[in-house]
Amino acid sequence: MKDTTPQPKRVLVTGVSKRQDNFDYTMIELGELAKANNLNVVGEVRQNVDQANHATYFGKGKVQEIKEQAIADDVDIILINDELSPSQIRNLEKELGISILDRTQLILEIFANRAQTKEAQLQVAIAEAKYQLPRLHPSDNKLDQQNGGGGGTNRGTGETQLELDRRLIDKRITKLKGELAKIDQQQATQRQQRDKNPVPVVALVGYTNAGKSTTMNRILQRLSPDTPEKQVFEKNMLFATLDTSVREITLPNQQKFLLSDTVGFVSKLPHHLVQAFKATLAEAAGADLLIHVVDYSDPNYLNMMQTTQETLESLGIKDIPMIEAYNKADLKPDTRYPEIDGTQLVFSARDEVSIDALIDLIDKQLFGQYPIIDFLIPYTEGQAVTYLSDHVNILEQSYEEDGTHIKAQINPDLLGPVQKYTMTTD
Ligand SMILES: Nc1nc2c(ncn2[C@@H]2O[C@H](COP(=O)(O)OP(=O)(O)OP(=O)(O)O)[C@@H](O)[C@H]2O)c(=O)[nH]1
Ligand SMILES: [Mg+2]
Repeated sequence: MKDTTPQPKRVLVTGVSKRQDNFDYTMIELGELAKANNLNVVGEVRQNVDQANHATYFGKGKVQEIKEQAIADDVDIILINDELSPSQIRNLEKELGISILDRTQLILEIFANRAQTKEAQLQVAIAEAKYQLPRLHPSDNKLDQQNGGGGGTNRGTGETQLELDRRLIDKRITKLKGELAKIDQQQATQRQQRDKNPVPVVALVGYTNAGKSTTMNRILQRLSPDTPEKQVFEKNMLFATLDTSVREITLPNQQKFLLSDTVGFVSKLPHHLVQAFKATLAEAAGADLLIHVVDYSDPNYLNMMQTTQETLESLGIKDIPMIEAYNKADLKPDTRYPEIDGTQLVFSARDEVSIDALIDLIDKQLFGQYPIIDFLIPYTEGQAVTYLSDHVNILEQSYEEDGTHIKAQINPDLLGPVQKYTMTTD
């Protein structure tokens, strides 16, 4: 019987180096992104020049070389390591006679395939529409047809069709943004409510597949083992997480914080996507502490760290205290873990001792600066004792003649209800 399962499309990974230091790495990553979207990488062509060609991205000779290799390897799609201009895509497709997929389109497709929640779907749809808008071409007669191909022969009627298509996409963007704004508003309200209750927020950030979700799950397992439903999705694939999940964590010393998992980054993350995910990343923007999770076992981890830093900065996320958490140490030969050096931690999310070390570090970073205060609470005011045991780190507790004596490390913002029981030490 004939096998009817569709074969994955065959792609040629191509790019112009532009003398970038991390070019090699971005090409390897492009291949990984292709595989993540079920494409079959059959070869690679590079051009080592300072600048991409304005009209066709590659120079004339290179275009010919790509064409020959594509025919020889029976290639369906030419994948390009940059976001191309609309005319570059058109010209190149015309010369090659093969479909072009640029890096941005590929990342958008992966995001679109992964998006589970309404919010993520809207964010991706907005980014896609914005990408499409300047790329509409008079010869395209369907909105969802990408890179129409062929020349624009039908100028007269095409022009009006183009205007119409643009208006339709504009309208679509406005509508999607409206829907997204409603969801964002709900979340902003939730955040505001939380802000009234001054529990610090810790956000896990970093490159895709670094182990952010795994780290979150292991911390939850250590500290809330009875609530497996709090676990988030973790998987060995690029962009497993597209939504922000927030969980409340209570430390053994009763201090509480909110831990948030966020979308992962990748090099050359499309601008429209970064903008579209801004609201999702608001959790990180408002955090008191960031945990930058790094896949330390990846030879390119330094590039990945730099990309993460740059992406955070492009989102205006800076000047937030950060723990650098070098993960997957179990996969890196001759590496001792857990090892702490200031705010840097070499660890493995799969190792309990490591997770305890990370929890300790978070505790110190968040609460280490809090003052230690003595309270004397009359026996008639039991609710004040309950308040303290629920909210603060009690260091000592004793029962004296005139009430309960409690020595505690406390967030000054939480002092209000128990202020009157503080003991002056003079
Ligand atoms: N060996 C090993 N594997 C790990 C470790 N931490 C995470 N992983 C694996 O790495 C893969 C990616 O982990 P995730 O936690 O989903 O990564 P993420 O950073 O949330 O990725 P995105 O959601 O795609 O941004 C999974 O297969 C994990 O099991 C570790 O310390 N050691
Ligand atoms: Mg994740």
